[in-house]
Amino acid sequence: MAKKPLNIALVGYGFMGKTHSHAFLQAPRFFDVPYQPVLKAVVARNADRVRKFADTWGYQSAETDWRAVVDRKDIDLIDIASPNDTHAEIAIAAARAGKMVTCEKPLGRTAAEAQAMVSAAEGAGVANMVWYNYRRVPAVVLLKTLIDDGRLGRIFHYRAQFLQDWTISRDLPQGGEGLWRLDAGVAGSGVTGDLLAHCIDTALWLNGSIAEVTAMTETFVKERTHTLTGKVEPVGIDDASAFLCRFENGSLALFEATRYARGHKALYTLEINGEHASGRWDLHDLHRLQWFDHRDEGRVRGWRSIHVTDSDHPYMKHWWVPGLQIGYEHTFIHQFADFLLGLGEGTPTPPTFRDGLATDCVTDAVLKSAKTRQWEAVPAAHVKVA
Ligand code: SOE
Repeated sequence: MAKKPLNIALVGYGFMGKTHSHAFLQAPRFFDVPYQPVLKAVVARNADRVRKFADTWGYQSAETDWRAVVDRKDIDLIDIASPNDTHAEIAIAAARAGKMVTCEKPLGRTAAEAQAMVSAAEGAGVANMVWYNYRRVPAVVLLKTLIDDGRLGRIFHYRAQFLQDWTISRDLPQGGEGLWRLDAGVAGSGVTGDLLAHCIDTALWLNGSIAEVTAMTETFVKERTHTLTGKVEPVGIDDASAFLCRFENGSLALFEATRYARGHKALYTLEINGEHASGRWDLHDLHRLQWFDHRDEGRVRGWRSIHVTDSDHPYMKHWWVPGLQIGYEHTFIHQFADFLLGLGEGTPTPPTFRDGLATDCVTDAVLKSAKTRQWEAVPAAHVKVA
């Protein structure tokens, strides 16, 4: 059956602009989706570089004014891959113009921003999604199916870490292209919004809502030269963040993220422990799920390492042959293929903006608790993940 065109405008041409563009191109090649993405326009501030990006990825036009693009009649979907301080304004304008909106994580710099984005998207009735890509790792999806099948029984514990080491040097400036994640005004927060947000999104999906948190954060390097002003300025982001929490299902959890764990580049790990079984996953070995089931016969009981590459594993029948692995970029392809399938069926594709808001409510509570040094409740109105 002929696919319907879906005209896309991408805002932002950094690392995430590439992952999204790659997904737009590959999703209809590997998945039987009802829409054919058409790369209509890419928008960014630097005219020469946006032209080069458009040529490399096959966008029909290169633009520097996102407002003009949002108003274009020939665009169906605005995809936001620009820095965090631009998400709310662009998403709200796009939704009001009747466009579908997909947005890089975190949804807003704060839950209040995310709430305004949810209101705009839901008010306009437009399809929306947040790019929390780790939900689409086949091994993580396999874990989700095992949890949903009830194989773990009652859940006691959840723990997750996201460790990096790229900001240890005092000489690293803050702000500007490539380093905006260190500028609190642009990013909203440090590792809480950038890295813990991934851990929280996956956890809400796997283990349900979080009721309350107690957190601590630290900024190890307190002043850095700002790339845009050339002046030494205070650093407003959290370099490290850790929190304990209680889930609504009664399980206890421990989360940690840092950019100061020397030797770790992007080590996202998670583990869930239930009455009967436990599951563990590690981004550096992303095609494996570690699984322990106490009900296995005693003589052979132990941790198994499931190589998630068989055709009956999530998403894998769309790829090569059993035993051959896929990688990080495929998680974005899976997410966009799901979005196109959802559009065809008229159903929202999670994580929606409302799910992104749920994560922002937790990150807000984490940052608040780190200041108050108290347990903080996660706002009840937002804790349910759709
Ligand atoms: C930060 O270094 C970063 O690129 C995050 O912004 C991404 O969301 C994460 O997936 C990898 O690390």
